[in-house]
Amino acid sequence: MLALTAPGPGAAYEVVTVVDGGAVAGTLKFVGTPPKLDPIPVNKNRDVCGETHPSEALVLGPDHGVKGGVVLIEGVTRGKAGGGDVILDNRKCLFIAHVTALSRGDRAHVKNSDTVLHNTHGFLGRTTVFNLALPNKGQVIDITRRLSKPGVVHVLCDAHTHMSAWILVHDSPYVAVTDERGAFRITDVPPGTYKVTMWHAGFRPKGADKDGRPVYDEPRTITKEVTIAPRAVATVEFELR
Ligand SMILES: [Cu+2]
Repeated sequence: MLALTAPGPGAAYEVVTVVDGGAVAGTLKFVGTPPKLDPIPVNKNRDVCGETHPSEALVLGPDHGVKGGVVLIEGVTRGKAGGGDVILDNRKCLFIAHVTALSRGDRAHVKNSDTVLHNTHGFLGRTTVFNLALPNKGQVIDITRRLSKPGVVHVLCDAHTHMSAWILVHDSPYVAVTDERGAFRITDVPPGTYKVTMWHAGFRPKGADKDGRPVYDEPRTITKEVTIAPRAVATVEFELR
């Protein structure tokens, strides 16, 4: 399991000036033969949303770099400021982005850029943390306070079974999502030795749920111990297979 546990009393994150910070950078690569993922049928509003959408469960780029993995440095209680501002957009009947990471307290919104109703429903485990009908194009709702607990939030659209996304809420700003090449970089890290964890949502098809949503296998995590020296870049490579 991902160690995205809530800090105990007195362990709140403290923003400080990071002196001689280092960085951790690397890539997430897929090894082996990737599964063939079927396109997902659209159940509603096909005139706007189309007939099918490609699965985003495993998105590979050049050299099998994996997009949409999340890399977190664990246990940083003092460090750089967060202050991200994330928008989870319902656009062309997809969640943009499929995977988002932020630090607890960062601003976050959901938006509808389409002319159809989307209902954006976020689950932390089995608990609903937001459930928002977005009937109007251009509508934006603030979810900052709904994301106050660290953890993995699975986002579904109650109107469209092909739509899903992930929001990882970390307990510090030391978190990044891998890009289309599978690359990540986390900067301004106080020098030290840390556990660095890669999370991926899982990608092997496991059928469908009662509503017809595709189900994939459990999220994957890989944790490595990494020493980050002052003003240096520690390289970490992760493999998904
Ligand atoms: Cu929708």
